[in-house]
Amino acid sequence: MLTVYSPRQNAHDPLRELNNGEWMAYAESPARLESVLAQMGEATAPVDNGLAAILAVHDPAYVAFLESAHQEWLAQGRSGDAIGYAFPICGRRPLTHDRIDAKLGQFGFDAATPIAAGTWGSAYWSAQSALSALAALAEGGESQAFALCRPPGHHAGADYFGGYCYLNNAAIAARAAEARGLGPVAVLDVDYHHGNGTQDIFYEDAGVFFASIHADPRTDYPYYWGHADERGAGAGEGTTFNQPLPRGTGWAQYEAALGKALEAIAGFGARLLIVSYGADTFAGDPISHFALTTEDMHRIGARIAALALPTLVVMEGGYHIAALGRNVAAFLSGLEGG
Ligand code: SP5
Ligand code: ZN
Repeated sequence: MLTVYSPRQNAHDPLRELNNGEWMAYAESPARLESVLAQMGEATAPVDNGLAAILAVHDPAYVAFLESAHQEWLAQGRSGDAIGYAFPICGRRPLTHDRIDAKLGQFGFDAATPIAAGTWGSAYWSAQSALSALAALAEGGESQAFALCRPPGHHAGADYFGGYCYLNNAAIAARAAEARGLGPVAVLDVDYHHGNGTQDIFYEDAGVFFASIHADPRTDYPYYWGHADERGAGAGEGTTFNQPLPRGTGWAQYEAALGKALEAIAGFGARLLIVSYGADTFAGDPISHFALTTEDMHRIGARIAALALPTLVVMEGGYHIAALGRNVAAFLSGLEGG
């Protein structure tokens, strides 16, 4: 399958993240991409489509913050990765902040997503990979394409970062697909964690269907989104479909949820499918708690292929480095009918 990726995506290399009260090595590491690349035949470099498609999803003030945050961090006398420690609870009045710590809290929603020296450039090229993979579907005669995105995107909202995500690659591709007349678009999110950013971006949007299968937010990150009663609002009422599953979920339970998600996507009348693919549903994942096997990844791909829609796969999570490449390859081979 056509794979799009830029080595510039690996300049992003934070040292550590704060988890459960302790510092741990940053799980979303450059080694993830190396593991996947080792399994792919070859990868095509993205072309630079500029900022316009990014700004069709993300607020200009947020994008400006991402571009300059690490320089401001250094300019304010800090070293290493920029990370927030104070967060405005929902409903705080909008203020204009100068202090980098205030800005990090304003735009970020967790303390596990540092901004490093290379973060902006890598997030930019990760989004370009998604856009170039979409272009291959739109103009290149491909029916399936894989954007090997890193950093991932599905936790990032229009004006916030978190969950290892800065720019929402799937949402950027979905908006670009609509602009190309390829809609209606459905986003199917099969990462272990709920795709809160994607959900927020399309929550009141009737044109993009968002279906997610993920760990129950009562036990798992991102906690505040992904509950089954979140179904969209306004014009988008009914176009968000969340299926939270318990820790320990294996294939039988997962397949039943996947079947319902695919049925809903077909019922919506989608003409293009974007899959936010996370391999962190794998039994061996170090930060997750589902029980899927590498063979199950192939089965997920095969079930999605039965929809017979043009499909853009966007890489999200997956942290078992040694198995990551094999899991991604198994999923893509299932999708290709192999
Ligand atoms: C894209 C993606 O998969 N983002 C996931 C972000 C999860 N960040 C917080 C996870 C907290 C899990 N606790 C880990 C404990 C390890 N000992
Ligand atoms: Zn995840």
